[in-house]
Amino acid sequence: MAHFTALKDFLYTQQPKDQNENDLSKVLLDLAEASKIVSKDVCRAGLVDGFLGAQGGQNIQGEEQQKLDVIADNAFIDVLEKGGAVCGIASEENEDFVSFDNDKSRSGKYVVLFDPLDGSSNIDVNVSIGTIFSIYKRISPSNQPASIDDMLQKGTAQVAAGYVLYGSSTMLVYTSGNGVNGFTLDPNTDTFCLSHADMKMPVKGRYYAMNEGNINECNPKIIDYIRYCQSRNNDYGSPYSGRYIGSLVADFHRNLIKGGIYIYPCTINAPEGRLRLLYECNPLAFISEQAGGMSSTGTARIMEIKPEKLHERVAFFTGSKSMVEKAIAFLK
Ligand code: AFP
Repeated sequence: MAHFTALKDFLYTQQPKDQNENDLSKVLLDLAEASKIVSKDVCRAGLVDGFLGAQGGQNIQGEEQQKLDVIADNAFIDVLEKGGAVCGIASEENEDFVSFDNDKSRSGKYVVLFDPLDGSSNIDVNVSIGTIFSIYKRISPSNQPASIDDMLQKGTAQVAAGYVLYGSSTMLVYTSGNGVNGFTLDPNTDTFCLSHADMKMPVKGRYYAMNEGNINECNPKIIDYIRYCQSRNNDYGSPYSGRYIGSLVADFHRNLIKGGIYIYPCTINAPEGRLRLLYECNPLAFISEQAGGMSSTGTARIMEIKPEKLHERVAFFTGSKSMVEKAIAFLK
């Protein structure tokens, strides 16, 4: 079998050897460790009592929480808190951010914002789901509790971002502002191995992803754009193929590799947009830009939005650069 570089070794060779960068590698390795726990839980969910189905409560967004949402959330919080490089987290599943209060993590240099299990509606039906994360340097003083200002930074301040896709294989894809690299989890050795070096999103593709059940709830310009995707008069010269998994992370991953566009515009039910700026859009925007793609609300660059609250939602257009530019042109 070919020799693949392990994530740990890759981080070691990539990062400058100052202490800050070592700490960032530690955060990424902790996230990788937590994701291995979640990956195992996802794989055996059908066999274990208490893993499938609804938790019986709602998260802050008023959405039904699944048992695995809560299990994954706890796994990430637990590993990051014990790791000591992170002083606090914010998660899609928790109303407020969490400031870690043990001696080690109080001086942690970073905060992590994450969606522990994206694509909850797909958990019980064995369809790909994922974890999405953003890492920022704290701006609060070291040794003080993490603050809301640490969490509400613009996407341009991200020092790293990534996702873990629990699909036909488990893959971790991340950027720290120096390109995008993907690592496949080898189940035999429980090691993330570099399988997709220096990932580039094709400038255009032939896939479009949208929940078209919402089409009549959108701005008519969105309908015009979707008609364009479906026509022979598009830049491909033949209708694009529609692909919508309903797990953003999986739809994004396909477009990263094959080229395509994902759109979740404002709708009557979700007038601000449906997707979460901090846990979903900013990290994927960072990755898309690092891979040569583009992410926008339709009128603004995602990473330049100054967040005003933790669970802020936005319209999201992401994917191959020329396709996102075309969608934006339709909105003008
Ligand atoms: P969760 O993180 O709550 O599972 O949300 C998933 C998601 O935000 C995103 O993954 C999907 O693309 C989208 O919801 C699907 O939602 P619709 O059912 O509205 O298409």
